[in-house]
Amino acid sequence: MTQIGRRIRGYFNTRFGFFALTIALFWLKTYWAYNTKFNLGVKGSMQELLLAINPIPTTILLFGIALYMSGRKSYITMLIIDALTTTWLFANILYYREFSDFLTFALIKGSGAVSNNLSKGVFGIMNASDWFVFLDLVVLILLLAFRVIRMNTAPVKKSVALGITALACCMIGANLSMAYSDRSGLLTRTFDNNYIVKYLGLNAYTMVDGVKTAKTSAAKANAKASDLDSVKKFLKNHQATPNVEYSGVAKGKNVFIIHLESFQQFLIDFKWQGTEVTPNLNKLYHQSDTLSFDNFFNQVGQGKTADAEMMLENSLFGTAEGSAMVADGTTNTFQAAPAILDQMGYTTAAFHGDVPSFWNRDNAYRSWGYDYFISKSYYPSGKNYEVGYGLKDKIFMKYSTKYVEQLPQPFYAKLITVTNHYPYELDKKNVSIAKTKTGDKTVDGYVQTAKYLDQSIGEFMAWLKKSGLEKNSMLVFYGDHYGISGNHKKAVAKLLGRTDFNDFDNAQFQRVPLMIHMPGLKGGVNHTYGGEIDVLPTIENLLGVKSSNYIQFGSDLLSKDRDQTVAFRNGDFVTPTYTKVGSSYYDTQTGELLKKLTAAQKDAIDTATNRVTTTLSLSDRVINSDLLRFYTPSGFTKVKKSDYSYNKKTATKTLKAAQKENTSVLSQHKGESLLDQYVTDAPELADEADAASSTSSASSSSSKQSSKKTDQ
Ligand code: GP9
Ligand code: MN
Repeated sequence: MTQIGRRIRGYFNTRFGFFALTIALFWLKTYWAYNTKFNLGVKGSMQELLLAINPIPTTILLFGIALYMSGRKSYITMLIIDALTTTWLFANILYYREFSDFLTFALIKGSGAVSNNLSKGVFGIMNASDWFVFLDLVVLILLLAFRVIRMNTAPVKKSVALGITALACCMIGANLSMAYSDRSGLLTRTFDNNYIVKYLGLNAYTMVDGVKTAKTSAAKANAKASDLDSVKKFLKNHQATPNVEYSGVAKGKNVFIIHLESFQQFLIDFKWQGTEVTPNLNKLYHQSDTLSFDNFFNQVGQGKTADAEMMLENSLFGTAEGSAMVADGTTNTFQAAPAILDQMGYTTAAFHGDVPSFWNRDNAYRSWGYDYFISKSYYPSGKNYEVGYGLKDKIFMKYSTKYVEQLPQPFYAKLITVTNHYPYELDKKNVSIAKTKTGDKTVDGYVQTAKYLDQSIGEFMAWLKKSGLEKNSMLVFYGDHYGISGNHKKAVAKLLGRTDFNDFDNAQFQRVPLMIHMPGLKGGVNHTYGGEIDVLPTIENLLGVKSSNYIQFGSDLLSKDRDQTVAFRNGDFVTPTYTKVGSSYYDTQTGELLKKLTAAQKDAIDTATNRVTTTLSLSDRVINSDLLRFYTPSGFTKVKKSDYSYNKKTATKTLKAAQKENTSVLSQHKGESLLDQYVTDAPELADEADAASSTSSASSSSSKQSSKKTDQ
């Protein structure tokens, strides 16, 4: 036994032995922290495996730096690297507890949001066990100090150190390819910091974040106020006059923005096996007090939902590199819809049944001036409540009203649904229409989740009516992007009963619904060509907000003199006359491929191309160089990010206090919640109610029995 002990000790007395021990301990504690301190949403054996092994490659890489040093220096360096990475882990544990997200350089670099909230919140919620991450470090130092382990001062060959570095790099490569096999686009789309940590580890996440921050901050550092001149000039020269007939018709009304996940226009009035897939949305679409648009396109790029949100609320395009909400949402200055309306006396709130870190919403929403961000932890949880990216829509919609009714009016509330999301999975109990039969697995479930989403909207609308909220609200429904991508052309052709579905058809297939509903609104189906970039100016006009001062790239969809060129993020476009896909041009009305352009056609296409490339590049310049920090429109007050915190406790308190204003639905009903009036057929809630009533009847029958017993 002692011999084995001596051998082990002998091994630890070598440099490699100590190196291996340090790495093993760091690995263990990181894995422990992953499982106990974070909520990474690991699903499936591949993700389990990656979570377990992902601390190793970067730890070898980082700690391996010490192998290039000689003697005691090498040991000290190793311990310093260990201490630094441990402190980083510790800081993230604290930050995560408050924000359910990881620290970013952008946050640390000085957004007041974090410095303020960190000092207030984080240190107050420290757990004794958080300090456990330093234990191995203390042990290592003691082992060396008391010479239980002796330092081996013999130098390590450079080639060996290099070999270790190379090995670590290979391991990182292997880790990355395994991660990509489970989740493609992990780094390019950067959905969520939680994902990167789950797949690649905390240190790899830090490196990725560092590279990104360095890239974006270089562009920002060199920017100056005058860079905005060309943007202002372009916008001024291309301004469309808002439609006065509609100016201010919704002034002072509540605004609901209802985000219909992956919902395409073709679903409107679409029938499958003789049944309407989305009867509730169809009804809304055709109502005389709904303004519907049938040539409205999604314009998202890689950032998908995030791009849609960026356009809808800022009238700025997502960037070509991916989600601007992620890359720039934390640090940039914005003049977004929530802030504009907040300054007009509105209460603003975003609702989403997913973790707040997804698409960096938790930080971006602060920059946009949202008063509240009601995310996953605000909602009840239960068996089968979730599918895919979060809470099922029926449950989400129902429990959102618990907060909606507390919002002082007028309010601006954005509700982001999520069930109708790829891969369109739904449990049997929630399915109420058969799958389509194209034979393409990705496509065939789409009608099922779309129908489910539609039903959730129907239930929500019924509650709005009952609560009286519909009367004084304007509802804006929009589909954020395609649900079926261009990779499924054959299946789409089958679905639509066509023989062919080409690139032109796919461009037209990018239509998504936009419906603005308000009792008394002069509605109808409007045929103007437009896209998500145009929503904000349209809403602003309806609400009576003058938008000409703002840096916004869209135009009022109801304007009579607007340009109808719809830019796609990749430079393609659709106009009422021409459609560009790559290097091909089509006649939008007939779909005919224009092989030889006439001089007039060439002219028109050049003008449209020029407009599209200029708009996209100017919008990119605004975001990439953070140009809005140099300009505050008159009447607008710059958003102070540190004023906002989405901590549930704080929000609950603030909302409670706000009831004194007597403007919320709840206070107007003398504090009596209208949640009970919400009717949903969500089977998960019915199951629970059944279980509760059977236990209560069981307990009442058992109490009866016991009373019988006592009677006897
Ligand atoms: C997740 C949801 C999905 O929070 O918004 O985003 P998407 O994948 O559609 O971009
Ligand atoms: Mn989406």
